[in-house]
Amino acid sequence: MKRIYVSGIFGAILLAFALAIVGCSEESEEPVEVRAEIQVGVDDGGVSVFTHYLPDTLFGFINGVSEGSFCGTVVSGGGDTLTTRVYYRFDISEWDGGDIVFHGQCIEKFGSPTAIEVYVIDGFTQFPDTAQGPLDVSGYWNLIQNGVKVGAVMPNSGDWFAVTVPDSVVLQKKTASNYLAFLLKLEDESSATDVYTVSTYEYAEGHNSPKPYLSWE
Ligand SMILES: [Ca+2]
Repeated sequence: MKRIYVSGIFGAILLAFALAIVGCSEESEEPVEVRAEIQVGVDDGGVSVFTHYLPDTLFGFINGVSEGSFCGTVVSGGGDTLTTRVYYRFDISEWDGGDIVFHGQCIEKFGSPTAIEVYVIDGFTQFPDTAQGPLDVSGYWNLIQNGVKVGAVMPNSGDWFAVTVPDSVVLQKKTASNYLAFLLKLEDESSATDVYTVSTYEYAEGHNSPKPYLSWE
């Protein structure tokens, strides 16, 4: 009986010691950040329309292959005014709940543009692997109609910017194939001299810099 009593005490001490160690390791654990980058070049790009024909005719260009994209309105080399919006899609198969943060980079800011508005949209199919147009771009352009605005940012040249997507919006917009898609547009698209350029997959590859990405914990 005495031996059993002693081993019982010893066992209790060991158990308490083990629990203390587990307790310590739990306290020191930090939430692990998960990142989901743009995976391929055709998962981001710019879509431009001839500003002159807006809003009735959505005719313009689809460009998923450039190093960066305008966000806003510019006069093209041919003298046409083009309004451009930017599209990104991310594979979020690893996501298992909680808010998601979108991270993008402003490459350059020209003039005094208004804010970049960030929308979560229904998924879009990959961009063609060559620039296309002029053609009807309403399939991309009209995605904003069911979009959810999640934020607006005013970055300076070189700045990274971040916008949080609430868990409820992720659940609402995540596609059956686990993609989450974004649209960036200028708040005021009427000025052709105030515009941003923002990073794309191709810009990051060409400049050895991080790609646009999502993060969550
Ligand atoms: Ca691209």
